[in-house]
Amino acid sequence: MIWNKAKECMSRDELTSLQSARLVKLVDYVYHNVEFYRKKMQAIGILPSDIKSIEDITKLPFTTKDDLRDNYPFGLFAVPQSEIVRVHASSGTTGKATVVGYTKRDIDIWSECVARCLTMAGVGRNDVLQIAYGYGLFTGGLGAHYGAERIGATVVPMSTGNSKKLTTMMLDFGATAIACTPSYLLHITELLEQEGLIDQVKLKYAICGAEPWTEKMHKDIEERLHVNAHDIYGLSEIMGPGVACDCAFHKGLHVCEDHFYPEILDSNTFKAKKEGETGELVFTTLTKEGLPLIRYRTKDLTSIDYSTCDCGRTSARISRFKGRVDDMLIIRGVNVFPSQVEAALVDVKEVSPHYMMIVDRVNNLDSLEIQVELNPKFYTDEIRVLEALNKKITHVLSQALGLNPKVKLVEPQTLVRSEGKAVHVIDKRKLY
Ligand code: DLL
Repeated sequence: MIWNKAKECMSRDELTSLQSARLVKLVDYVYHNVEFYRKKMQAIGILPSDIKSIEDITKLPFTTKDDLRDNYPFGLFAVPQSEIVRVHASSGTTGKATVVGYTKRDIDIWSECVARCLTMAGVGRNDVLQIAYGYGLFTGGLGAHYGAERIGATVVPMSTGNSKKLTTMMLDFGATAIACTPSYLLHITELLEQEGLIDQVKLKYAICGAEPWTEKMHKDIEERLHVNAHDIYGLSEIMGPGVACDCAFHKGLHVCEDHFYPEILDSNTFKAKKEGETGELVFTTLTKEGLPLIRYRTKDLTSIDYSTCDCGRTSARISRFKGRVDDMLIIRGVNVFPSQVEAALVDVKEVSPHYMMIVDRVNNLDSLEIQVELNPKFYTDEIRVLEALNKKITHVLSQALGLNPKVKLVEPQTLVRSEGKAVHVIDKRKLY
């Protein structure tokens, strides 16, 4: 079992000293290797020597997703490209991907963090783990994969997209653990129930994340599949899955605090929230080489608990996520911003900038319909022309979003105009 007690059970004082030493090193590192941070620090008159301990973190500037986008693709990397052994990418706010890069050591630390999370969930070398997060630019598949190999589990790299094959292999291989999004696991559960196969399932653990889920979904998965379901959190910018995960006591997600320093802040005043109060989660990567980030605003809302957990781990625990500060949607695990739709439609002269995204969840699978208003200048009711246009817009939007929406063209002036802030999303998914 990989439970590195020396790291996961160090006293808060020991942890604070470690975090301080790592922050001091990090600030010096970014100042000398990332022009963006050097300029930001110079602009507010901060030198690396001003940072002496973790308490000084509040003197440092924030980093946002827009900063990554503005420096697309590799502008924030702290090492030459020859040191980068892997890149991943997720959606940015206006269509440009957020690109992240890892050195060999980063991948090593990432694997260790995921290994810790899987161990927290109970997965070990005797388990057969099906990974049904997407493999590819998304961090879920490969991130979970390396961590699972680190603990010596038998990994089945399913990826996403073939539920029938997944259920067949689950039973044939006697899978004892599965890692995928919670909504997809409920979908798989339903398939197994419909086919009368649920009693043959040998799963003991489910490691679910990449999207928000409720206590009710958690209970549902545990009861219907007879598994221990664990919540794993992460984001590409900071690393990928494995930033935090909950243990057998399910009293919050243990943060790998020796690598990622969490702050919970008020999104408007940037003042620290008290322990237990909800605010925006902000992370500083303490050990990353490829893409070190200082005070990265995740936009995720949660609270923090510094007390020692019943499992013995001393790392801080963040609560199940309570939403986001921004308008990012997570649809089938893909991060989608309404502004991406807007940016993609600007170049299509046959339509107007009026659109509505309708997100739904049927049989635990997310669907996205995008209604787009035709431009009065190009309005036609000729079916053939409309079909061709629909095809073109579907292609443009699929390329921009990284998933296939259903496009519905509507007549000019059909979509409701809002008097205040424009409403572009109707999210019918009931996170029950
Ligand atoms: O979703 C990384 C990941 C993969 C995490 C697999 C867990 C499992 P991104 O695509 O960059 O990375 O999306 C990050 O997803 O800021 C949250 O809003 C949301 N998110 C991730 N995990 C959870 C979770 C991956 N357990 C964004 N609960 C984050 C709620 C989550 N939201």
